[in-house]
Amino acid sequence: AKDPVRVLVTGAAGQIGYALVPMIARGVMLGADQPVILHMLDIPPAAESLNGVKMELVDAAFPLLKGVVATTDVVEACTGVNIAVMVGGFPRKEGMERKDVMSKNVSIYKSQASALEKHAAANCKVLVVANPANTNALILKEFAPSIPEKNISCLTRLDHNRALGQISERLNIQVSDVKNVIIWGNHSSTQYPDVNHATVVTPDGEKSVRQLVADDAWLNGEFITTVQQRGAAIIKARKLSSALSAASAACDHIRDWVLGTPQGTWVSMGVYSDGSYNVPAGLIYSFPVTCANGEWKIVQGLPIDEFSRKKLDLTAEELSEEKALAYSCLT
Ligand code: NAX
Repeated sequence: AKDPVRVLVTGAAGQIGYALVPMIARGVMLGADQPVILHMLDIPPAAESLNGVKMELVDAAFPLLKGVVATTDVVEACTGVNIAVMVGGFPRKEGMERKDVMSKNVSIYKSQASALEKHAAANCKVLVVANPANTNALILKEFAPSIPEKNISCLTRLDHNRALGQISERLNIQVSDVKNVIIWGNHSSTQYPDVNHATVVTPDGEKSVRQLVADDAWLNGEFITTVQQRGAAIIKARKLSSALSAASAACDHIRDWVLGTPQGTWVSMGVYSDGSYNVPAGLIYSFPVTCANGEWKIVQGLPIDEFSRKKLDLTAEELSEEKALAYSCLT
């Protein structure tokens, strides 16, 4: 039998945490043959509720779950973890300035970066979910210099999956037959959901999404805004933000990163830019990536048309501004 993998979930008493921990314990994230030990962190006001989640995990009697650490102590939470899913953060409340929210999250991610750097297992992989996800990941990277930058990422897989979902609904086909959409940039409404390279698997081979949809006005308009605004639409409908889809996307992100993407398929991940596609180096930016042997690689050489170029640049500009704002909170 395999040795258990230690998976940290911060903000584990929250909405996404409640949907995510049972998925991890069932093997959705790391495979049906991979035992796990869950580390759950939250803050003292949520300690009792966190303990309730731990009780439910015990009650669910998951065969793969070999242990649960539920704590409000960051060091205890981070010790020995192989995977860290950072869901905890400070939410934007009504009337709060952007800078105030940024400042709270910068201080959270700065201190959790140090704890991970000192106490996590070597080669720990980190996924930041909490918003502003790209910039929180960047701060985490800056304050955990001994964690290789290739091990730090943020979640845009939910946006990627939303794009697949919209195409499958539009064409009335299985979502599993759609592939290679791309989310470029920030996990925010400036993200660019790009279908120019996306295909559909049909009995007569792969066909381009653009040709099958045959409606450029929709693909360049409503499709993009629907994906960009989907989070807001869920809040309007549910009076709560996306949780099960976010948890599922976090599992997809880690699973593909660790176990690899299928041949001929790429996914979107927020990763540290090396300047590919003329995206400024030094931002955490969502790119199309393939994964093998536990490492992601940015898909190179995709042609970018003028329409796309503008959208790639716009979301990069927003990320540069966020980065400057985050740095201004450090002093
Ligand atoms: P909740 O407010 O339900 O849960 C957040 C939890 O984090 C709470 O239990 C809170 O006590 C805890 N927390 C706060 N500060 C903490 C700290 N310093 N250390 C540990 N835990 C801490 O929010 P939820 O709906 O679960 O969303 C969590 C985060 O995901 C939010 O920042 C949200 O904006 C973000 N999202 C990101 C998405 C993505 O695709 N990247 C999509 C879904 C979601 O909106």
